[in-house]
Amino acid sequence: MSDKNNLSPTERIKTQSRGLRGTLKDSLHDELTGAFREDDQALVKFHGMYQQDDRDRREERSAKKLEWLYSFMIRLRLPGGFMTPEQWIQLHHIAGEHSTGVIKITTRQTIQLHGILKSHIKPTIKSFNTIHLDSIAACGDVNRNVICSANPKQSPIHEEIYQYARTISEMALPKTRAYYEVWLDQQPLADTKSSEPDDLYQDRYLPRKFKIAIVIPPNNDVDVFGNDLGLIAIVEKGKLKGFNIAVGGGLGTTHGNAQTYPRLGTEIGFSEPGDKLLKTIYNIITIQRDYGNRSDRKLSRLKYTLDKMGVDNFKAELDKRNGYPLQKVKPYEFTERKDYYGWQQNHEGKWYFTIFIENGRIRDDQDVALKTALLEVAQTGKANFRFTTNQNLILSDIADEDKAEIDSILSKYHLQADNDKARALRRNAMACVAFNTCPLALAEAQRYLPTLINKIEPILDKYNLGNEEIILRMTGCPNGCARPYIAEIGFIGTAYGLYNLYLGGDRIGKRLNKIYKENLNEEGILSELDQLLGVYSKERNLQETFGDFAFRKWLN
Ligand code: SRM
Ligand code: SF4
Repeated sequence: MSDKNNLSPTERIKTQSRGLRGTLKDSLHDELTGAFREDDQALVKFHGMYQQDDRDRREERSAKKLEWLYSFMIRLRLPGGFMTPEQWIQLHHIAGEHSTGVIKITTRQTIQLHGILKSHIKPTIKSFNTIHLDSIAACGDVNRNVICSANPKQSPIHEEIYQYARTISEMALPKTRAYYEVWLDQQPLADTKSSEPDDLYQDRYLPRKFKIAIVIPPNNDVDVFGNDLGLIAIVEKGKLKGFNIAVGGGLGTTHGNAQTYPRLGTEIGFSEPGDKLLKTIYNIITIQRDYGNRSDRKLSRLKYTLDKMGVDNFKAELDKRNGYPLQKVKPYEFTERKDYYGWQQNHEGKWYFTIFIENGRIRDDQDVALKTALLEVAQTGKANFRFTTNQNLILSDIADEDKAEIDSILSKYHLQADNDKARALRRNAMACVAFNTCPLALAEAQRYLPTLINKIEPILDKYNLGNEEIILRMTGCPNGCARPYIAEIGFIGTAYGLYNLYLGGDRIGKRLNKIYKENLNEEGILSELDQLLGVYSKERNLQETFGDFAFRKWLN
């Protein structure tokens, strides 16, 4: 499908990298700069790291004729978003010693640390390795962190789903030992080419990132249709029967490039669980490997491959590779897309406490000593840590007899009260990282959304809508990292202080929103929302969500 003579520069970097080694070791040891060599900047992503710089300090550094303040973000591979208390304690210390100290829960259920200087990368990776955590393939043109429905309380089959997330992640790991050699000083293999065959990725890897999510209806908490490959668990009489397979979801677009678009996954069939499922997943990845666009990285995600091939041809190719056809899609229903805050008990009597964490940023601030509180919880050894794809945290698997102890820590640090303080709009909102670390940000997101919500809340109150669970999301650019294209209200940055306003997504993540107004500043945003919410409060049907109303009234 891609023009072999017109491959993007990243394709050469991958194939010539000797199993993702490149000159990473040389880049690492070059003390003249805080940066990596250009080709290595692409390769280091496959090891779960991004080179960044402090964008707040660019001007000051340039004025002083200093190179930009380079540092690295490390993203952990954490399928299903689970950590033991021992791992959390170490993460807490690693964050303090080597990064900005902020522990960031991402929209894909894992952890990022920012601001790691080049000389701190190896110590950071080594420390993670001692607690059996790695960052392999957390970024790059490979399968990324496999996400799954977060709340174990929700279904007795959660543990099975979580195990699938781990198994799929393992199956789709690149086979190269480069990570162990470069960051952990393990001995290089004598002949990397013959001793590291990688049937899945070969030496060219995928044309682009690849994302897999597993969801347990009726809660579409993971936004399953925003993924290249979505697995929808079909449960009958409490037993996991298999999965509907949805392909071709992806959200990123580029301003001004009409060839790019967000797309929700298309359900193409049903697979039994076990080996058949794994084979299907593997073969879908290989179709993208073989047919994906390797010339234009803007058009290389599976969604474009699928639309070029056509769904029927894609299915036929998959059936051929599997050696049998997928079964027909099975019925199921999504009724919600949310995290459940506070205490809940599951079918085995274990307790769970979900903490609302604004935009996933864990730190101590003037209001709440969240990071200290979580360390104290971890030190009891009596709660596991689970991350949600809405950037929240679940203290989990707490025995009945240990609940009081955990509760007393939550009370001591006012976490329950802090949870309760966040109102409906804030609890259902997400923003991406954007400034000061994201090199692609055009506008603020996580640093701005909290104050914008402060100003939207009085408007909601004016119309008696304060308890409406409207899903609002903001990103600093059209890449869509907080999935704004499937929000009821989406803000997508176009320039500093300016956002496009999107409306009409539904509450369960099955309908994309549409652009409603362009380049609004704060005043414009507040005045638009005032009008829209006013009309909604007067004209909506009983129980009609804002997203459904906006779609019916203004966008249909
Ligand atoms: Fe993302 C690139 C942050 C979830 C679509 N994303 C980036 C980078 C790495 C910028 C870069 O390429 O240099 C951002 C790093 C910012 C920073 O300083 O940390 C970044 N993305 C994030 C996170 C941390 C947002 C957050 O606040 O939680 C999320 C990390 C997820 C993870 O743990 O793996 C994150 N990114 C997403 C999602 C949501 C999802 O997957 O559910 C999307 C939309 C879904 C999709 O992939 O289509 C998303 N990120 C992108 C894109 C657009 C891809 C595309 O196909 O067009 C880019 C840009 C790119 O790849 O070139 C991008
Ligand atoms: Fe950066 Fe854009 Fe992603 Fe936000 S949406 S983190 S600004 S790439």
